[in-house]
Parts: sequence; C-alpha cells; structure tokens
Amino acid sequence: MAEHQNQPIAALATAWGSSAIAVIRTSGPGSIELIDRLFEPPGRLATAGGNTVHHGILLEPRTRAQLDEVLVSIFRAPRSYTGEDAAEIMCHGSTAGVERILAALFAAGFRQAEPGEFTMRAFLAGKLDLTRAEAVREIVGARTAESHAMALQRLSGALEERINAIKGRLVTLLAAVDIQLDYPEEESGEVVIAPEVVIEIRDSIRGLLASYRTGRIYQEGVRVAIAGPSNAGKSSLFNELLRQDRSIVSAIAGTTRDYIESPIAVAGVPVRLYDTAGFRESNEQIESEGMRRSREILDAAELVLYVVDATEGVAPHQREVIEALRDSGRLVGVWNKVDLPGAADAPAGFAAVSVATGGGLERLVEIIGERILPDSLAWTGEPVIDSLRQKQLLETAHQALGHVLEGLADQVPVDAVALDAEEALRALGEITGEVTTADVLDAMFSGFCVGK
Ligand SMILES: Nc1nc2c(ncn2[C@@H]2O[C@H](COP(=O)(O)OP(=O)(O)OP(=O)(O)O)[C@@H](O)[C@H]2O)c(=O)[nH]1
Ligand SMILES: [Mg+2]
Repeated sequence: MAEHQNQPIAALATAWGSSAIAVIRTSGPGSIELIDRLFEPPGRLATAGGNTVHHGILLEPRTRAQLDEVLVSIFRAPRSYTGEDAAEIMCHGSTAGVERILAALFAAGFRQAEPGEFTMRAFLAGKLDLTRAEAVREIVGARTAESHAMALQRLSGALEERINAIKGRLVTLLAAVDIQLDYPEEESGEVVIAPEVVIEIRDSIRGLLASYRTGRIYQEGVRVAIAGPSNAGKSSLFNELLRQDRSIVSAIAGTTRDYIESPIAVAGVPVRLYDTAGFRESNEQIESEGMRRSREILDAAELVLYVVDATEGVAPHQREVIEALRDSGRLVGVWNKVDLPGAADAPAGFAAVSVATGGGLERLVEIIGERILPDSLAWTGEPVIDSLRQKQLLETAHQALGHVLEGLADQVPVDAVALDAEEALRALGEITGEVTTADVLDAMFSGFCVGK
C-alpha cells in the first residue's frame, strides 16, 4: 500500500445495491481539484473551503454528459478523516449510476482505494491510533446494540487511554531506573523498582486481558441449536424466538429435513439460532442426510435447546444424547406442550414451556441469556479488548512484567530488569500503533472492506 500513498483514491463507501443515496468517498492531494473538473458549476469546488457542501451536476470527463445531480462535501487537509484533502460525493443510489461515476473518477485520475485504505491513511496521518482503527471495522460488523456501543467506546479512544495510562506508569518506572543508572553513587543500595508498582501495572494488564472473552462474545456471538425428537415443537420454538414464521411447522413428524439458521440477539449477544431435523429412525435418504447435518450443527453449537414433548416424555434412547449434552455443559432442556392434558411435570434441568400459549418462554429466554452470558462476562461499560492482536500483545507485556518481578526477587542488576520492563512497554506501544511495521499494518487493514 505504502508506495502509492499520495495518489488520490476513490471508493463506494455505502453498500453496493439500490438505495436512495450512495456515498462515494475520495481522498488524497489534488482530489478536490480532480472532482472540480467534473463538476458544474465549474471552479466551485476548487475554491471551496473545508467542511462545506456543494450542490451541482457531475459530468463525464470526455463527453461532458451529465452523470448525476449530486452533493459534494469538501474537507481540507488536515481537517478530514484521512488528514488529506478529501471529497465525498452523495449521489443517487443506483448501481449503474454509481458505476458510471466511479468510472468517470478513475478516468479523471483517481485509483480504486484498497480495503481499509482511508483508515490506514488516517492512522498514518496520526488521526487515530490502532485501537481506534480496529474499532472502525468492529462498528461496521457489530450485530447488536451492545457490541455497537462497545466498538463506539473504543473508537472514542477509551481503550487507547487505558493503554496509555498503563504505559505512562511504566515510563515513570523506567525513568527512575535511568536516574539510578546515571547517578549510581547517589542512589546506591536503593531499590528503585518497587515490586508493588510492577504488580499493580501487571494487574491492570490482566484486567484488560480478562475482558477479551467479553469482547469476543459480543462481537462473534454464539451458536445455539434447537434439537430433540421429531414433532416436539422445535420449529415452533425457533419461529417464536425469531418472532417470524420462518421454519415450517406441522403435525407430521419429520417436517424439518435440513437445518435452518437465523440471527437473533439474546442479552445483547448476537446468536446464530439453528432449527434442526428431529431425530427418529428413518430409512429415507434425504431425511437421514438432514439428520447427519443436524448432528454436525449440534456438535459445533455452544448451547443446545433440547426440546421434549411433555406428553411423550424422554424416550430411553434419548437419555444418552441428553446426558452427553449435560456433561459438555451445553444442555438447556425445554419441556414443551405443557398446555396439553396428560403433560408430565418437567424433570430437573428442563424448563416447562408451551410454545402454543407462550407460557414459560420469557423465563426460557432468560435462562438462555444467563447461559451464553454469565454475569462474569457481561459488559460493565469498561473498555474491553476484542482483537487477537491486542490480546497477544497484552500477553507479551504481562509476561515481560512477570520477568521483571522474578528479576527483582532474584536481585538481578537493575539494568537487566529494565530490559524486561522495556519489552512490556514496546508491546503496549504496538497495541496503539506507536511502534509498528508495514506487515502489521497490511495484515490489519486488509481485513477491512473497501471504502473504509
Ligand atoms: N399443544 C401444543 N402443540 C404444539 C406446541 N408446540 C408445537 N406444537 C405442535 O406440535 C406439532 C409439531 O411442531 P413442530 O414445531 O413442527 O415440531 P418439530 O419438532 O419441528 O418437528 P420436526 O421438524 O418434524 O422434527 C405442530 O402441530 C405444532 O403446532 C405446544 O406448545 N402446544
Ligand atoms: Mg421442525
């Protein structure tokens, strides 16, 4: 990426498809002048100040044919997202129209932006640190209100501040070591690195590390599968949880042949909910294949809602499946159809519900929420980390501080101990991007979509 750093770039920033409005983003030295040549009234954009919006007509560069009636927002360096001169074109959201405008921009001298290139330029211009750059991607991918709020908090710099605070304490510590090394005669015999301080710093790193699981759950979510014998009401429950008539429900056993998947949110966590084929003896090829696939889904799911018809009870051959699920900690028993006469009482570990009347469903959703998001993992509003990159670097820092403590305990010379503290500092600096390499940047920004 770095070699064409100064070229003006352009990309569609909104989703590809028909919409009322689409936004084409551009950035780079000369970008405003290039668009000005395609804009009527002429000269308007080239002379425009930053943070202004202009209404006009966009023209094809060669034929001067009208392309669209547009609004163009002008941003002047350094007061733009990327820190460069930049313009954003709001046009009509027609795929054909967007294609024509992009073709005109490329003909005029823009090049197609690479994935994440706008944000990478913003990072290189010092507009945001790496934790915030990562948050840009996470905001776009957020699937629940909570994951969105969490990413927004990181974008506003809460994680960066937390890391910088830890770094600050380490810098102070190392400065004291430097003083001792520079003036050994004055400070001789005094221990300048206090282990309590190192332990405190290490604990705050550990706190952030512990937030990783919280961050991942809200970002990635969990898979919840509905399983159980045929006709127990699995598809009925699936539709009810979705609040949508998605899966076919019928009194005929073996209705669901293949699994069906749909996203929902439970306790702020994105959930992939699966309806699966009921288990029963079948010689029918398609149904057997459906059951095989359903079993794969069950194996991969973090939680399984095992639905039993309360008028039928648990058949002996199901006991083994239920026990295995219980042993792996993934079982939520659902005792369905309690509205029917002849329904037995729910056994331990099963929640009594009637999907038909809605009875017990609220409690069931609560149970699912408690299971996928135990209190210990729920977001408290504190900054959390959620990228593997951040986690690994924090682990490096944590480990290095462990070495510092060992060194202090073993009375290793202070300059050797300081090397480990510096290693921790370097790892923390890499999290925010203070020290970084082209490889790290490429790996990170290539995960973005074009236009970000
Ligand atoms: N009375 C009563 N009937 C229910 C309840 N839940 C589901 N049913 C009925 O039970 C029958 C089977 O429901 P489904 O949701 O298709 O069952 P399933 O487990 O998906 O069945 P398969 O896909 O065949 O494995 C349907 O006739 C539903 O209307 C309930 O709570 N009470
Ligand atoms: Mg079904």
